[in-house]
Amino acid sequence: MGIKRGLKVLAASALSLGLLAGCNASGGSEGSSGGGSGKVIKIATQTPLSGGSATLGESIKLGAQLALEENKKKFEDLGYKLQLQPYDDQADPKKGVANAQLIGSDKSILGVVGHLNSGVSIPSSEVYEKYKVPMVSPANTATEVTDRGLKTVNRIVARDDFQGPAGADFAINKLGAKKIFVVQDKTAYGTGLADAFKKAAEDAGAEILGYEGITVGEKDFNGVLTQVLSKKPDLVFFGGLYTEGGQLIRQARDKGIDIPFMGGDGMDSSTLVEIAGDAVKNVYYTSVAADASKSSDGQAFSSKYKEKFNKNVESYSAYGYDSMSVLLKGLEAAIEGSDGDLPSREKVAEEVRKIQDFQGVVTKVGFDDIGDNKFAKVYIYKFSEAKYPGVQEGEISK
Ligand code: ABU
Repeated sequence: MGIKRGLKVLAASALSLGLLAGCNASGGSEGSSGGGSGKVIKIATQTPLSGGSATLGESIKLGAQLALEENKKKFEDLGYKLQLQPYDDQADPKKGVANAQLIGSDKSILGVVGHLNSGVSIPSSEVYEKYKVPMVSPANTATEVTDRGLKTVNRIVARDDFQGPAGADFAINKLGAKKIFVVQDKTAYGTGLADAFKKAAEDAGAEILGYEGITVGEKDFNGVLTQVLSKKPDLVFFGGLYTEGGQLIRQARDKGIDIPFMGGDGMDSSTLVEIAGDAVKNVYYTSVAADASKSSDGQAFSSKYKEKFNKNVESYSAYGYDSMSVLLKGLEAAIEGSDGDLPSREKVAEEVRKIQDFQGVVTKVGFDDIGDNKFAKVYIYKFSEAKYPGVQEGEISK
């Protein structure tokens, strides 16, 4: 620790002690210049906390919250008080952008963990870029998220041009699918994943018998399932999230469609199983999320999470945790680089992008020049019973 920074930390500690002795710390300012433990630095989360995607959205927020709370002491020692500022984007691009404006305008926010939905992340991150707020996504897989080359945008999971072909390879070479019907939810994520899957499947010699869009929020899939029945595919691929996916699968089984279904990481949620029930049997999904129960670090994280929130982990709980950890690593480096002074958002963004070998709970993280994680993997799971998560059938590295 440099002399200047040592003095600053000492001064911050003395200020903390003075405040504790002389006044009620809970009355401290929420702004960037007060508080019982030094200057306040806020990190935002933006995910759906309400609506059809809230299971995964909340799991990201809770994972991020756990990481932030575990890091509070370290930042107090540096003279800063860390606070979480959660936002509900409702899986709605307009809400995400409106929240992003609030985030950009709050100078005490130095980073964002989010979003769940690529279609929300893409327009919201244009705002983060304008305000130079670094973002680390625990879940966005659409290629456009990072392909725009924004300096503030990073993600720790694999892209759909990796996930889609991995699914196609498994469907054709392991499941023997030759005639495939593709359904997608018309979002940036659902379309991008379905297109990547379709192209790779066609390149590998499969025939695509149908390519249909459904709408997020739709509940009756009789129309598209009637087409599936008439075309007689040997596999249905769905690009979308678990709420529509679960209903599609359930209604398909009710119609006697018992062929394998396959989807992407948007299906990787306990709520898919709740919705589909026993109909989930013979469903495969690729995911960009590791099964936390497969490692001792993941098991320890899952126990802590259960103890604190009384909830089981979802696919993205640990990715919320790892995204927050990566963001705070960048923040710490930026504070060090400014000799203990409050760093600019730009400096934090630079330090986050520089991260090359951060070991998280479920993934190693090293960002390339557009903010993709060089260590991201794709996993393949199967539901043989109505139990979440499915059983892992494969793991693919780049
Ligand atoms: N990657 C699944 C979560 C949805 C999305 O990227 O939009």
